[in-house]
Amino acid sequence: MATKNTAKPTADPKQPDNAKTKELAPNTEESTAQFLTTNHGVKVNDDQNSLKAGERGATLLEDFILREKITHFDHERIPERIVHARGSAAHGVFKVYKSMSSVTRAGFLQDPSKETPVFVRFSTVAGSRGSSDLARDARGFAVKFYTEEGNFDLVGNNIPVFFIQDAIKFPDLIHAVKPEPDNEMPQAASAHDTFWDFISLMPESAHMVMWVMSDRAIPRSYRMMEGFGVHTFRFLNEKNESTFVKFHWKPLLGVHAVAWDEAQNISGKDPDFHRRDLWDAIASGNFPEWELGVQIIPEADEHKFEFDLLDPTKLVPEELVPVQRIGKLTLNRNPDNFFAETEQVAFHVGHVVPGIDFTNDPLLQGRLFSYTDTQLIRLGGPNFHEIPINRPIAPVHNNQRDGAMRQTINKGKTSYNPNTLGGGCPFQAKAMEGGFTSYTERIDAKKIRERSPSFFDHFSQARLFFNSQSDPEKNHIVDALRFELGKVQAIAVRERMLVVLANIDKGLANEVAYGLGLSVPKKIDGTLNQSIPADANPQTYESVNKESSLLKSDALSMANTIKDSIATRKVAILAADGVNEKSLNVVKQALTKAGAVVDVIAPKLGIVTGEHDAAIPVQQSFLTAASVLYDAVYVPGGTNSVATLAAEANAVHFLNEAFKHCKAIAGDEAARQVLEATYFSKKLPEDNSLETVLREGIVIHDDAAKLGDQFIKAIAQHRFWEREKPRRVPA
Ligand code: HDD
Repeated sequence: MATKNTAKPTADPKQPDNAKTKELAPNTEESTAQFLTTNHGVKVNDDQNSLKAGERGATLLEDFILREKITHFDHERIPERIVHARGSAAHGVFKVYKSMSSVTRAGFLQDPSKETPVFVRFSTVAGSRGSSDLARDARGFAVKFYTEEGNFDLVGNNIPVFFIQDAIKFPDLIHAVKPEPDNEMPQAASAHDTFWDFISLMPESAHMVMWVMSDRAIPRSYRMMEGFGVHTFRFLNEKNESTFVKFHWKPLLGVHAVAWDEAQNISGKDPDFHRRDLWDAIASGNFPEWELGVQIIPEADEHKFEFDLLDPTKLVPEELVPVQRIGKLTLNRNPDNFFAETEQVAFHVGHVVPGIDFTNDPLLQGRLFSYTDTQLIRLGGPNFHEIPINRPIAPVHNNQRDGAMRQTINKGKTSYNPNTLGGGCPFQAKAMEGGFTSYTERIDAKKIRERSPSFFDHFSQARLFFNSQSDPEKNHIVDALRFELGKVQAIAVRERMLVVLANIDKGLANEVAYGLGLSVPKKIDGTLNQSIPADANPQTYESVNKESSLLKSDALSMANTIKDSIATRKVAILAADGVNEKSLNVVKQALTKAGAVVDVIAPKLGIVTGEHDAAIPVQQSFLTAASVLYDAVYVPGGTNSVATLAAEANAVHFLNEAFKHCKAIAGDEAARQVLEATYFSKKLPEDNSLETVLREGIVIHDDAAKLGDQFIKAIAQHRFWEREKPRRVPA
């Protein structure tokens, strides 16, 4: 199977040891203490000069070393993914908490002592490979489980629903959101005419639009996102009994977002923000963790909901079917090589193992075709399953042969079945021998190109989502829609979207309309189908605007997430020469002990000299750092340091911006002068009780230890969105 390499595989003692790591080992290459060679193993004597006819002569065609090097270079790029082109990945392991044998026979969900290796790739959807991580977008959350029964890929997103109900609309959706075809603008953004033109004509997208306009679409970190399998899948147990299942990933650090203004700034300051965050967390041993959740729905309950379980624009509210947490995913190793692993990994929603099966969700059914098809062009042929990152740890034996870049050297004469000359091998496996058997679903139907009327309710869950948000979250949705539609040039598209919004919530539509300088079109207020020009809407079905009997679902609001830890949060300490060492170090140590990552930021790199001559290393200068790259900021005391920072525009800007983005801010009482130089000086808290700190997010104290304590509690709150009131904060 494996290609032969010149270098011996090296076992890295720091790397977790599991079946997939071992399987990858023969394909890893390490150049340390090795000679430079050609691809054919010939040692190279001079890699600096091409072979020429004389010192100043023309280069000779004979130079196979030059030719090989340039040719390989010329072919280094492959087509990027048509969607989800920008991504970052990591290796890890999954362990189930208890056997799930009552509902599924999937081997990796049976034994709590068994670790299954995984490779997980996170991504944005619309942008190109080089686009910013902080685009407003859904995020891909694709998990490849290398199980002993073959690979299982859970190819999900950080949003539990999708824009469209039928895969036949996917190319239209993606063409609409991608940069416009005449001028290739805008990059990695949905804020443009074609996207909203399409959305305004596709009422089924209303629910997902609410999610992508919410803070879910600008996560603080990949490590702080939920993941969802989106479709309803099936679990099958040993008796081939089926239950429906919805998959969830619940991050142990909670679900957190940045502010939209912050996201746009991060895109300039560090477009690799999420990639770096994931890499740094794993490299420093802060392994990201999620629990796998399942919502199990008995077959008998298929039709008991107000929506259709096969409709991917609907979620099953956790209030109706609780999420059981059944296992844990831990990411513990960064890839060795981005291209070989992260770029070449090929996920497919159709990679399932015995015990997991599909439903007739028409979006899922179309996906089952698309994923292999796309790899054929992206990875260049039918043997992409032999690329090391894609290979299962389970043995592969079949009669598939040949094709571009075949690695396996299949022995023997027979490559057909049935055969006698090869002893009938490889054998088919019976179900009891682990052979995959599909669920024997009864189908009794007419062949028909239509949408089920049970899919026509387009607004009830969009409204449920909106109603479940906290006030700040609702404001962010309004702001996002004003921003996005404000970038749309066609007024008719803006107006049509206002009608869509009016179908979700009249107040929402009116607020968005106000920001756009429009009013919700009177004639068509709330009556969507009239607003769509008949010739522009090829749909053959109606929108029905029903009410959900559930008015609110707490699980849908990020305001209700876990807020008990500052682990891996990045905190800036602003300092200059003359800083009070104790004031700096006591707080720094408390933060570090609580798991935060602390940077000292000063007017220049090198060191700052403390009041008592301590040399304090500086991690960033005001030139290299920016407040948007941190979760919180602290200003220690020390007369000279405080005077310098109060007069340093960059330090004051740092604090102003942190305040604007609703972050926790702390200052030694002796550093008050710096805080008073900010625009929020009038909003500094009157007292330092914990209650005030947790309400305002600002701690000022003359006791560094007490300050540290309160600051940690404030940072754990993540953001103080209430500060945005009255929603007119200057930059
Ligand atoms: Fe897809 C990639 C998730 C609908 C066709 N999709 C892709 C990736 C994720 C998703 C996470 C990136 C995998 C990676 O990291 O390599 N896609 C989804 C979800 C969907 C969805 C959650 C709806 C529930 N996708 C969808 C449809 C189609 C596709 C309806 C086509 C009919 N998706 C693709 C693709 C991609 C892909 C073109 C591009 C690159 C790839 O597959 O490997 O086949």
